[in-house]
Amino acid sequence: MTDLILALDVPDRQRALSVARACAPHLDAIKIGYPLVLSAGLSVARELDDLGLPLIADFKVADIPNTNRLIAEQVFSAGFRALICQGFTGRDSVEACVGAARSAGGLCMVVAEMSHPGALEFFSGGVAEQIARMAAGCGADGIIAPATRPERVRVLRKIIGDRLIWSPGVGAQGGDPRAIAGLVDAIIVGRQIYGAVDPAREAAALGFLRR
Ligand code: NUP
Repeated sequence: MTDLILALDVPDRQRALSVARACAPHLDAIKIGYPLVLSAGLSVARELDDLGLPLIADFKVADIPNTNRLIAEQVFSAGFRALICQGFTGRDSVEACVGAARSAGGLCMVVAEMSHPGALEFFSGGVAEQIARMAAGCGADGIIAPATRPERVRVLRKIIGDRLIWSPGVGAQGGDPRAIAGLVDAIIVGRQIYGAVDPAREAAALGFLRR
């Protein structure tokens, strides 16, 4: 079974809430990030709380350890269940996020390799493998790995074992949910759902993953 996470990158509070409400029965979690938070404020997390779904903060935190810790603490006290941070900043910065997640009883997920074409400029030549190894070594709950490159997800799975893999890149970025679902714990889908004429129907259509 693969979870379905909605990437709610809808920079309009009302529309975001109505998409989330309509899709909620078909989802396992909702991920929000800069597009929505910068438009609606962090308090939107409390409004989404009513849906009873775990909320994931995708701020791809990428700073020095002290700043990472301060950001992570704000995220968890705002009611989020999980935080996504970058791994390229190094072990001490990632450990700061993992530590804050542990104190709050939440999850910390580390970006190992990004899904867009340009990611290969720098997340190549063994870098993603190194990040995945480091993330596992410092107790992160799992990694973010690209649905656009199932063969890379297979490689990263060998490194992180049974820790979580959440995978964005399905639909709008070209990734095929059927090709990736069996390899990962959750797929992250944004535009294919919230950009559809009927977002709830689109989310329901991905329901085959969750059975
Ligand atoms: O490597 C990544 N790729 C990616 O698309 C890491 C991410 N966190 N994301 C996020 O997943 C991206 O910021 C967006 O929120 C979501 C994918 O959205 P879409 O391409 O399905 O619309």
